Amino acid sequence: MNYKEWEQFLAPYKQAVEELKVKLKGIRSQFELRGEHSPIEFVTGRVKPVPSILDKAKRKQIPLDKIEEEMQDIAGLRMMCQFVGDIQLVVQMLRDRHDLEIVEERDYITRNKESGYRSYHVVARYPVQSFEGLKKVLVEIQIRTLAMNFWATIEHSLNYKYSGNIPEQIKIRLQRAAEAAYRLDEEMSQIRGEIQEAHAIFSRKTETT
Ligand code: 0O2
Repeated sequence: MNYKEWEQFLAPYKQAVEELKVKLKGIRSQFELRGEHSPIEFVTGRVKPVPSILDKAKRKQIPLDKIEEEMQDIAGLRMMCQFVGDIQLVVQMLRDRHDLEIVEERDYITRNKESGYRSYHVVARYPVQSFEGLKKVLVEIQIRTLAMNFWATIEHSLNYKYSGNIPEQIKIRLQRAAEAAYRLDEEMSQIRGEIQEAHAIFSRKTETT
């Protein structure tokens, strides 16, 4: 595919990411308006860059004419939560939506990956309207806590630095860091009530000043 063809191929994915970013961020605003704790801290989204699509296709032996059905994360969204308990609330909200058709869920929270990676993945079909008609594209939504996100971001850059071959010593450190992030999530969940009260007091204070 040449540059123009890639642009055309990726256009519906770009639209899906932009639309879903607005919609998912909107959930947070609705909680805020009601003065309630939002299970969503922040939302990000990206379309996989062409070199990464090509790398992944090669790694997973996906022929280019099959990437549309077989590569599930060309359109990717991330929803970050403060507490582990918020993750299932967010997943249920996604299951209840009428503009998404969930095709797969992958729970790397109860069973983390060997690397130490933890996150909940929801793969869904999302309809995008264009002048050629309705097109359903696959999107992958990763739901994770702030601690899980911190770990995954660092591990991702190290993987990039070492072209997927992280030295054994660093791998061990990363596994330990993943355990520490897990314990941090557990500790934060224990004092969840305290944290939420503090947030409420703080936002009332900033509203009046
Ligand atoms: P990028 O740069 O984020 O787009 P596989 O890639 O074989 O592990 P699969 O079947 O594509 O898995 O789906 P899965 O397991 O849902 O993983 C896809 C995405 O999850 C990855 O995309 C990462 O974003 C994230 N992910 C999965 N495992 C790890 C991990 O061990 N560490 C980190 N940091 N992220 C992970 P890409 O295409 O790998 O990368």
